[in-house]
Amino acid sequence: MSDLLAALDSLRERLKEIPQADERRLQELKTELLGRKAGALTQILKALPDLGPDERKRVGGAANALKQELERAIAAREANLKQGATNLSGIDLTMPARHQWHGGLHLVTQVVDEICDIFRELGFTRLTGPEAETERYNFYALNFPKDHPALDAQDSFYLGGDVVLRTHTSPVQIRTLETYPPPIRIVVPGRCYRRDPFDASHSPVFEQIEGFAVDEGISFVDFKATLATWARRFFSPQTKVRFRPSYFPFTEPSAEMDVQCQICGGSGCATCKQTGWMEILGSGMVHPAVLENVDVDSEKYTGYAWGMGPERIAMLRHGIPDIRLFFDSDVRFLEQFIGSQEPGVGIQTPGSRLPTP
Ligand code: 2NL
Repeated sequence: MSDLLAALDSLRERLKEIPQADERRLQELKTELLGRKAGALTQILKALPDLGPDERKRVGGAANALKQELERAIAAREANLKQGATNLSGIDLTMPARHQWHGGLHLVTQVVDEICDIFRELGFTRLTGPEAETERYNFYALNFPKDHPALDAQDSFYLGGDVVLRTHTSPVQIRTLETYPPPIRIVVPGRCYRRDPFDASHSPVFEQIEGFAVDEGISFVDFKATLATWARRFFSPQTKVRFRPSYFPFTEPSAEMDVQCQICGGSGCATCKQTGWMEILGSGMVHPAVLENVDVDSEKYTGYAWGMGPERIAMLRHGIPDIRLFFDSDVRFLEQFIGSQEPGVGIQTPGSRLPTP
């Protein structure tokens, strides 16, 4: 008889578990203690009819009292859990969210897009072409002499025979001259390859943008005005430019264009090597021999062309000291330049272009 009272005492101990139980545990406890068939308390109540009257009274009273206590405790815990689920208690709403990864276009890609977008506004179509080229398209059509050092395997990547990884995007202009009659106005971005040492200012793989305009009556004035307009939109409206004489086999006359240093404003600093100027591109009037090489009448048509290095321009604009940073894929470097990917609303630097009027 004291067996059943002792069993009730140990069941009473289980009461303590109820306020701590989660929803699942509470369900388990309910079944374990009060289940219709195998519940521990139910077993005791079922045994009552076999007991003598005195014992039945004592055990029955205690068992029913415990049953009520358990039912009340379980109901209270159920209400408590239900309320918790609706007002989010137990969830820390101040906890920082998990880091959200933001992808972005590479800085060089952003600069290429920005440059091409400005030339689009000035009437130039963006165009690309193959990276493996023949010597004819990469060199000879462009008026390179047969003994030019760039034609040596020391300087260019030959894939075999006369096939070479293009050293500039000019072959695309030659292909365009072969395919379409003037007027032609295009900008050609793309990867180029040269056997250069991989150091702070050189990379054997680099991006180039060339521009090219051929029509009747194009003069050096058109060329200077177009490039100066681009520079003022890309850098800032007050930016001064200057042209210095230069030499390329495919242009005559040839010129380098400088812009006022974007870091010091022209007073002299480390980025411009104390000159106050930054060299931005090489250019010139298309050599008549280049036009004649693709059967375009150089008496009727003239044109201008230029080539620029987007990595170099990005470095000058942001004061980046080493071109290899663009190829390391170190996100700590790259994520500093995540823009909105929208031209004109992306990274804002003193040099960012203004919206077109
Ligand atoms: C530079 C110099 C230049 C050109 C590229 C060109 C193309 C044809 C005909 C004539 Cl098809 N010219 N392109 C002209 C002058 C300079 O690039 O320093 N690039 C980074």
